[in-house]
Amino acid sequence: MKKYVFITGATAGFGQATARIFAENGWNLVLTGRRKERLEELRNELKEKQVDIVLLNFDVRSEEAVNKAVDSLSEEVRLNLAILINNAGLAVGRGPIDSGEPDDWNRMIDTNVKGLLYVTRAVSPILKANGGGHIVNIASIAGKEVYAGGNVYCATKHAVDALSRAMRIDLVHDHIKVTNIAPGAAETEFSLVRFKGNEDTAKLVYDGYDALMAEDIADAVYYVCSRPKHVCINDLVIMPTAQASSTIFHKTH
Ligand code: NDP
Ligand code: 8X3
Repeated sequence: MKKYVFITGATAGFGQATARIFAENGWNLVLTGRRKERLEELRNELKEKQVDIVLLNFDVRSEEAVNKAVDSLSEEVRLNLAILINNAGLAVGRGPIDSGEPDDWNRMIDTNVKGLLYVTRAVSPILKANGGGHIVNIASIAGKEVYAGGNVYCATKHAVDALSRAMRIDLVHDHIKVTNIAPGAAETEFSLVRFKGNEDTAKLVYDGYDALMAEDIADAVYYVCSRPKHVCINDLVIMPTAQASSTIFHKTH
């Protein structure tokens, strides 16, 4: 029986690309996200890979919805669950703290920090019961540095970075690896969400240089998850070649 990987935020960007690379390599998938039709499209696309694909449609901000979704997994999936990819997340808005929108802050804190915690709380006992496993947390360069206008998003990703280190300590005796991945700028739906649907502003983020693609991060996620049992990649910072820090880019125009 092939093992299952549980991926949050599989309806777009990194999560979707990660689902594809795991399916390509014969893994069974538990795919999650709020946009049900996107999950169904991805399952249709991956049909030819002949892997089992379970869809769970929930909002990570609801502890109740998270628990209900994880509880609905069959015995067969639970017994074969080996990896959790905590990827669902977002930035909402970018600007100074004194004019920030508390609603935006709540969305980021509730999704990136509390959502990740709820999912981890629900899934990690399954990994433990299976004798071990792997948790991959998608943090960010924003979890290593802060930048102008990034305040609350950076704070949430610093929290993810801290939680990766803390989880590694808490779970070492349960044979659960914990990997933190910190990407720089990647062209996904991230900026469209951050700038609330403003396509022109979102496009500007990736203008004049080659940003990372979702596939670059999926490739790294698959790499860390396919190391030998005794090897844990603790932390990976992955940047576009043209990006030296959160704010320093080599742009052609
Ligand atoms: P996308 O916007 O393309 O994808 C985000 C995914 O998260 C979607 O599948 C979305 O699904 C899911 N998601 C968001 N909110 C919720 C929620 N409340 N409940 C369930 N799922 C949710 O962005 P990326 O792929 O770029 O982002 C993935 C992760 O990578 C995020 O944590 C982001 O912070 C991080 N990151 C992104 C970088 C970038 O430059 N793109 C760089 C560094 C880190 P749905 O809307 O269907 O629920
Ligand atoms: C996304 C990368 O630099 O826009 O986490 O915060 S950044």
